[in-house]
Amino acid sequence: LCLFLLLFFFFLFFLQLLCPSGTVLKNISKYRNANLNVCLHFQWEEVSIMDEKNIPIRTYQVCNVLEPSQNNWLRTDWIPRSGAQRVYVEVKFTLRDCNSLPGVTGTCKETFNLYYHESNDDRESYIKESSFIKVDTVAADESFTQVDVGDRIMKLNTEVRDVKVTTRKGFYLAFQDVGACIALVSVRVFYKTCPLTIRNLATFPDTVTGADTSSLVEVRGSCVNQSEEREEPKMYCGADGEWLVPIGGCLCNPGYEDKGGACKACTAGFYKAKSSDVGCSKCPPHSHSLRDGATVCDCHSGYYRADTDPPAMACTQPPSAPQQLISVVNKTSVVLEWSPPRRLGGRSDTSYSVDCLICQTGLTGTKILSRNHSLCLPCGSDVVFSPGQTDLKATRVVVSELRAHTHYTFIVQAGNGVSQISGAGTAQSVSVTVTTNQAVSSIQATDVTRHSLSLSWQQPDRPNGVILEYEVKFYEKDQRERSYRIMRTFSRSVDVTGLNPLTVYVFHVRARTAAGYGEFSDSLIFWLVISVGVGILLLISAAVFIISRRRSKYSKTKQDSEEEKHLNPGVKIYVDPFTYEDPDQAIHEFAKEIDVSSIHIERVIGMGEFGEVCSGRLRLQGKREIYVAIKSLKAGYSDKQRRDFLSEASIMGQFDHPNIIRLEGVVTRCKPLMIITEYMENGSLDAFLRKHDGQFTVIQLVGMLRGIASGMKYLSDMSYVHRDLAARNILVNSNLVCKVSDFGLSRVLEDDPEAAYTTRIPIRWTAPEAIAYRKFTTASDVWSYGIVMWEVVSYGERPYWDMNNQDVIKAIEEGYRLPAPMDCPVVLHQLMLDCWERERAERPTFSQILNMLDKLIRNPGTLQVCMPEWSVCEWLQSIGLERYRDTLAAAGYTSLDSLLALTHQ
Ligand code: ACK
Repeated sequence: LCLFLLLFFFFLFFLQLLCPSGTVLKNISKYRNANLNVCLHFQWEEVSIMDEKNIPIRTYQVCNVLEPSQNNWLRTDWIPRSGAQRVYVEVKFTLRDCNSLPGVTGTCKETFNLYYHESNDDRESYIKESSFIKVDTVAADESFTQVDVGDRIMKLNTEVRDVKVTTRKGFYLAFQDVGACIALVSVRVFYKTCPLTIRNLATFPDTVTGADTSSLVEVRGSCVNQSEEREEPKMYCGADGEWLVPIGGCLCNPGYEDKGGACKACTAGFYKAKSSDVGCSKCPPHSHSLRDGATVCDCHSGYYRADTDPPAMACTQPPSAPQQLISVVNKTSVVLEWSPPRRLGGRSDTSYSVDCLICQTGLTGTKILSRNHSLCLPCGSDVVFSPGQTDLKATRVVVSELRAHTHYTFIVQAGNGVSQISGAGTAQSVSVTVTTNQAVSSIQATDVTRHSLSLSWQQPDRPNGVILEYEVKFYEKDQRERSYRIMRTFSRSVDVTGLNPLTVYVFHVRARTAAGYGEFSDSLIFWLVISVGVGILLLISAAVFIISRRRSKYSKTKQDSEEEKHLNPGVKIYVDPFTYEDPDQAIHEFAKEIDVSSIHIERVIGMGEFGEVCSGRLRLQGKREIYVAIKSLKAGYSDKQRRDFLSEASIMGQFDHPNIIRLEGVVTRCKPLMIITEYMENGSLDAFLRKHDGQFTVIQLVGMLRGIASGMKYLSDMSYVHRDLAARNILVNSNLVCKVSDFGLSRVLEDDPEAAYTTRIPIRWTAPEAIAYRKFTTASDVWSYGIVMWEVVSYGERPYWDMNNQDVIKAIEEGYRLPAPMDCPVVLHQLMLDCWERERAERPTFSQILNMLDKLIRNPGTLQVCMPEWSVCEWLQSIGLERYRDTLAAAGYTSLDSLLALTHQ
């Protein structure tokens, strides 16, 4: 032990000898991780020591605790500021607890001071103490204590101070020791930044914090790629390096969407139209996008987008053509009505425009005319359209101020927002002939003598051009037009001579212009009462002027066509082909022979009496191709069948009217024989109505009836009696125009009144006198017309339902008449009942029917009046069965409701 102690003290002495000048060997075994004995420094010294992991580290140490008034400085090199405004100084150091140092007096300190000095000079060799500014006095959080001695753990203090450095390019730091035992292990100098970030699609750069601890640096962000500013993007960089208060931001450009802070292109099939914060949307219906980044989707072929359509709207199409265009001519006005197109193209902005063309006659029935059809000219500006000509929202227009005797074609086009872009025109046309001329008025009779008088009149208010002449027609009232005389004059008066005294005469006057005759004036009925005395002609005490407008009751005028036709020189009369000895002569007089090569048969559409009926196309040289119906005569026919078959064409070929089926021609030079007529898209009226049960407005139904009446008036004017007028023999075209067809029955029926009862008579449609004794006249056609009215209003119901023919004949004989169909306006049923007057002379003429229907169309209000609440009595009256009133009343049937319970039995 003594030897060991001796060696130890020797060692201590030896060590003391090795300490450099300015230091003294001290036992600092309480320094953790340090040599037990070190040379204590009077100034700062750079010393290597071991850290807690026994790794040698360099430190600056000072430990001059035994001497008073220490002032030892340690200074750093120049530190560039690099834009920082506030720097942080983190000092790691160990500090000796004065109490733990043996033998130290009150001179020992446990703090040191931190200074800084701003400078632009990076190599200042000497800086006065007074140039330094004190940052702080730094004390240790941890210091060596007794506890630490045994485990040799070095307690490292870390202190951070911050200092504002804004005036120079850099600065120096200095550590002042005033008598502590310190080892500076590390000094870290740093400044803080708010890191680069993206907020609200704006990029904010790495930003150095402000000079003061409370300062906020305002930073403006820049929009990320493919985005644009919504509101100026701004944020504040706080002193601790945190971003604060984001304001504003950016929005992804059209075609791009926000995907995790970046704007990414919309993928195919998607689009984005505007800068917004919503994502890309799927392309709307009927559109697509093939490339990324679409701002709008392209429409599929055949679909369009109007300029004003939003990109989110589906692509749409122009509408199809308006449907069921009908026209009703009233004097010089036409009411056009149509139904909306079948396809609206996915839009709701359908509007209509009406074009008016004046076309050469002969184009009647042309299905569609192009706007610039060479044979048509636009109507003048004097034509008035109400409510307008273009941009119509309603499906009705009244065209007035038309020229009389002129053939017009109206083209109704449907359009919508994409019609112009698509360039597709969808039109329906209807051709009408304005036939009515304003009648002459104020007819007066003067200078009356025994056998003569002078007639004068006013010219029409609105004549259709220069009046070329006037035609005066007059007859004895009793003769009822069976025999009449015609006079023509250029002036507005005429002397009528050769009259019979004591006779009532009827006078009519009409004007003729280059366009043809106008309508006859209302009749002037004049009683030529003559007193014969002393050679003096005495004008009657009373000359009665009765200008009568025919009203609800119809007077008989032209029912007996046979008698009429030889008496009416002004009107073209139908010629019965059976009066020709050689039937081929008739056919070639009235029908055009067509070369079979110009006919293209497409399909069979039905069975006619003589063979198949087909549809097809006909292209005649120099003319447009048209659709036609082709009736053929089946092989193996007899001579009579051939004659009967072709006679229909001979009859049809004599007619030219928009409501009579038009004959295009015949094929007789090769087999099979064919009759070619215009094609009627909707086939027979009865089947058509049954197919569209309840789908038409009353006005539309009346429009159809009006067409049939007009055709029948034409036939009756030509003295043709149809004999088989029924809805099945009316054909309907795509414009809902009804045309009378089937001119076969007249020749099939025996004309001999004595002929035995034939089952070929369509009993339900035929007037009683025609069934009973073959008295077929225009008046019997009027009866049939009444039945057609009933068929039309009841949408193709079978007249008298399932009653058999005998029961029908009996019921009619007993005064029974078909009741009003459901929803039938009273006026229409009344007109039907008038057509079914037992006395044929009491039935209206087709001309009167036409006037009546025109009036109804002009005043649709009258058509809206449906059957009033009837009593049983009124109902029986309306169907001509009044006589059962008491029987029903006695049986307790006093209300219509109770009648519903009535069984057949
Ligand atoms: O009711 P639907 O279709 O119209 O069936 C009959 C069939 O032929 C036998 O007569 C039709 N038909 C007759 N003439 C024509 C025509 N001009 N246009 C179209 N269809 C017609 C009729």
